[in-house]
Amino acid sequence: MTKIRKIATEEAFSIPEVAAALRELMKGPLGSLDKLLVGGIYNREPGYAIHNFLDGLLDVEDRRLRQMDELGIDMHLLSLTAPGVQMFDADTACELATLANDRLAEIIARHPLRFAGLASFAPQAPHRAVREIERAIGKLGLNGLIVNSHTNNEYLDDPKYWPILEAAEAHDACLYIHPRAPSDGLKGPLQEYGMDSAMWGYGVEVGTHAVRMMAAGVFDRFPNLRICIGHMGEAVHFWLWRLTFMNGRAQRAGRAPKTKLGMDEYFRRNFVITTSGVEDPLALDYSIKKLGADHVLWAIDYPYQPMEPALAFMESTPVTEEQRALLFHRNAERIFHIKPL
Ligand code: 1WB
Ligand code: MN
Repeated sequence: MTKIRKIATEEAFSIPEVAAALRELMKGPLGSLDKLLVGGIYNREPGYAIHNFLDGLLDVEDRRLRQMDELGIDMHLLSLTAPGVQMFDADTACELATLANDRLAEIIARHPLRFAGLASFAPQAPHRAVREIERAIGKLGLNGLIVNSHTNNEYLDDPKYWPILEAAEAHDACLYIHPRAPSDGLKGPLQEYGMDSAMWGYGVEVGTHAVRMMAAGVFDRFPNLRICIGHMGEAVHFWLWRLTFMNGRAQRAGRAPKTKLGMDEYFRRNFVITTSGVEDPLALDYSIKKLGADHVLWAIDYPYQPMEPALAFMESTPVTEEQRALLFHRNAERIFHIKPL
């Protein structure tokens, strides 16, 4: 039996310059709910420093690659970790996105079969973001785009961001909407018990983002725009029946814009999901049945999740070998323009 190619699709990295800028930002006063977790990652001071993710984020070609070798993981699709550049002022954000994309392209050039990457951009400056997207996809050859949900508490259904969506669609660049902590308007009851981040807040934030985009009619304007969401679809597809039913009702009541399709149709047409951070065979089984095995991609969520259990999950979960091949690499190759072997 030939070994199946394994491409993990939500794998985080950072660069020292972004880490330093975040460390500075986290020292200052900040109302963002991101401060709880992100502060702990970048501010190694007493009271923080509960996580040590930073080493894993800054290392790509050394220990990470060795572990990939040991486990037989062929490729990480890398993305600049949350919150990306989205908490900086526009000039800093544009500069750091460009730098991160250049570094990513250099890593990929050194290991073209081991790494691929999603391009960062600064939504704070939509037109400069479009130019960076054109450069990162067209010139650097990166594989898609990453955005860490809201920017200054605004979501991509806001028409001021539509030039970004237009560019993504024009380049057939799948836009991965990765979480960051919920926006100020959402954060109220999520500030205690560790609910700000991966346990609950991240899913609430990205799920809200995805539903806003569908409800706003974004996918009538950009019918070929492709969005990827992680963490087993942030459970959005569990809600599709009710979302569709109730959005129809909201439209008839004049509370939501009329759209050409129902939410279930947009989700199947315009979205794919990854398994990052969810090693639950039943949730995967539901996802495959609901969306089709061609809409689900394997991801680890390294370094926030260890590689080995995520790999063991996908190797052992009860799917057909045809489905396993789709999940492990074929969908990633198709969606993120990774050359098949
Ligand atoms: C965690 C997960 C923390 C992610 C993160 O910080 C990110 C966590 C930026 O598990 O605590 C993530 O990317 O899923
Ligand atoms: Mn992640």
